[in-house]
Amino acid sequence: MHGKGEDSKYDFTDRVIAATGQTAHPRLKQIMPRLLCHLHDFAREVDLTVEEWMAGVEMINEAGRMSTDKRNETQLICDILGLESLVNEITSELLLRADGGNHATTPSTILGPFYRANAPVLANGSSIISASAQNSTWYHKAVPLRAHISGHVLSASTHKAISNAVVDVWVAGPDGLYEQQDPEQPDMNLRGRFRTDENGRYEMYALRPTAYPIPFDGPAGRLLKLLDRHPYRPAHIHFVVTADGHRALTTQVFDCEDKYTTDDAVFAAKEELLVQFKERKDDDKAKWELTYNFLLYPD
Ligand code: MBD
Ligand code: FE
Repeated sequence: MHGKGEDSKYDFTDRVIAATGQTAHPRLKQIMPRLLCHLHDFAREVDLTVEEWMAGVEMINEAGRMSTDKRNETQLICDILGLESLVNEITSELLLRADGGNHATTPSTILGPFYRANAPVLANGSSIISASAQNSTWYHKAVPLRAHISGHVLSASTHKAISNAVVDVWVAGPDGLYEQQDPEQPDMNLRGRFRTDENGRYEMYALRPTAYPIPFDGPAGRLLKLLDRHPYRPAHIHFVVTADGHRALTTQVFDCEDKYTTDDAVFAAKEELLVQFKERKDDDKAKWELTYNFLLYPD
């Protein structure tokens, strides 16, 4: 019943499953036996040794020790294994089915390990580049990347614009580092929350993103190296868009000119989320521009 080793007298699997299936918690009762079945089968199938299992335990412990409210290394491990993208697709699929598939919405993709809550609330038309960042050593690299980004937040049922929606945005700097990874950036640099105006429109100055290697200073990066996999993510901007009466949308847009759009190290890029930055004329605050609308699911 449980694959390799099933005839061994050391077949704990049935006993563990039986003990676990006693729970009154309905979801755990449903999923724990299946988890244990796969987990035990996996260990048997690959003849997992104590040393290998302990290396995995150490990896998770190290990820936990590294993780803070600014950096979630355990999540990053899940990302390189495709697990955050997989559960994101499963969840979207469930929501779509519940809705009967009636509304075309902006596709979601993963949140990733660098989201920070409580980004500065900024006025429409302002910049997520902190004023004090203009004294930073990297600022000259940011100047040619400055981008004007604007659009509407729309309800997918009516296609009406939604006022008072919140667009929470974050992007890596020109060296491919998020603010919390980079001592050269001020706190909360390149993050902001914008509220749509009475016409449902948001407007900001940000950066055109660049391709960037996921961080290598922890177990996720080490694992990638051991697997001979590249660490690059296509150039992307993160958004979480929320509005009353609608489901929150977690997504990213990807620069269509990036060479990693079909080879994302964390499997989050999607064709439907590719965007094209256009050259912006007559604006000394930005060389690039992007117009992008978000279509939210009604509750
Ligand atoms: C990132 O910048 C990111 O967005 C994700 C999902 C994983 C690693 C680095
Ligand atoms: Fe990112």
